[in-house]
Amino acid sequence: MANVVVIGAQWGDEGKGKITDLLSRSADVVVRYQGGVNAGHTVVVQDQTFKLHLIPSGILYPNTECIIGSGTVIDPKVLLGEVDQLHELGVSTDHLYISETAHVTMPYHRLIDKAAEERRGSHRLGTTGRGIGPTYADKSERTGIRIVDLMSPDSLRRQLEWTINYKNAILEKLYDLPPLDAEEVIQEYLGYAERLRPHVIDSSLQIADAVQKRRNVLFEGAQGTLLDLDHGTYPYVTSSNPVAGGACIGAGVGPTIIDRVIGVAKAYTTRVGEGPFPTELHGDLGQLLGDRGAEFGTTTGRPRRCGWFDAVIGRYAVRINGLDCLAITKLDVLDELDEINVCVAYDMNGKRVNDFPTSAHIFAQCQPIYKTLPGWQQSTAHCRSLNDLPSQALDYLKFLAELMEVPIAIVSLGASRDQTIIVE
Ligand code: 2SA
Ligand code: MG
Repeated sequence: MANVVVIGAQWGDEGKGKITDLLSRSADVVVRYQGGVNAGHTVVVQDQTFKLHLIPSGILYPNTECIIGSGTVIDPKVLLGEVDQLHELGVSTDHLYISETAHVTMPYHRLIDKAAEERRGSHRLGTTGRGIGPTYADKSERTGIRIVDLMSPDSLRRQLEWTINYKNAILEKLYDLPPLDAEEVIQEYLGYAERLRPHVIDSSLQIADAVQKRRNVLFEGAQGTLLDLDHGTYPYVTSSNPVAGGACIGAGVGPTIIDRVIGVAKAYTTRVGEGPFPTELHGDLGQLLGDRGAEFGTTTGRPRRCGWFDAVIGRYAVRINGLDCLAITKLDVLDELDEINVCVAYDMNGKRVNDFPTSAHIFAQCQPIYKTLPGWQQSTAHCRSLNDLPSQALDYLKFLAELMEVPIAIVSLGASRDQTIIVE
């Protein structure tokens, strides 16, 4: 297995949770390297459903070290809620570690996220409202609070007295919202700090130690390539770097230690939030995919927009992440269809576009050029090897692999662990 990065090759929700859960079996360490409680992983084990936002799905394996890395932003209240949920289900969190250099989402971040979205009106981004953008903005502006600050009550107090004063001016003057009570916030966060303390570590040191001992490290991306702050559909992106390169920054490792990069893509496409989406299906077909795929945000419950597979985006994800292979998930969602479209290129005012356009303005004008393939119209949920698949389903997968010029290593046909084909 060696050191592997798993990323989302579309707009998030590709099923990374299930794939990282599978790979976690052979991982000694799992590192989440960016994002915050905007992410949502659903993992189904036997009859128990685990909805995790920050904690890597590897937590379900008692011997796997799970590290929430430096590049993440941590909402302690939500994180501790997840810890409680796991304890209730009998899962230990003794092997959960939190980077001392991760940034902390504060109450003013959530308030400003929501107020700013409202203020944007028709320019809104469709954020999850979890304070992610404002937390990362403070990190860049160098007014952020880090986990290490939480660990020291005096310095936390000193910092927060100043910061809350500053944020209250924004809340009151810009957004007409009531100010926060600094003392209340300080007390609340000091309470969280005590519960987090046993988990807090120097994460890049612990990861380096694992790498040196040749233990297998799995770097788990949240969201997806098209939501990347630098390489996604800006401004309709999240405020971190879900791409494979983000693993190096967010975990604090050099690129030379990464052995393999796996991209996860759905057999169709979904997007939650605003922004252009060329292959989006607005009618009954979109509804069918949404219903069969249970396409609702794990964090916000928002319905996800659904559409055909977009190989222009797929090729872009292969390039930006340096993908070695793909995991294709939710193939079974297409089971009923008599025909399936795949977007092979775009039409931009009569011009054929083969490469993903960097300009959001141009991307918004792109119309999909489809290749239509026959469907298989039978259930694939029971298939456990490529030979079990109907020939049309196999052809569909082969076509995707050809278009993207990478092999497909894993196919997923349902939420549970055994509904998976590992391609030998
Ligand atoms: P934010 O909150 O600042 O990160 O929002 C910015 C954009 O990023 C999108 N985004 C996501 N897209 C897909 N899945 C995400 N996680 C949750 C899920 C989302 C949910 O698993 O379904 O429950 O709604 C996620 N997180 C952020 C977001 O929609 C904005 O377009
Ligand atoms: Mg998700």
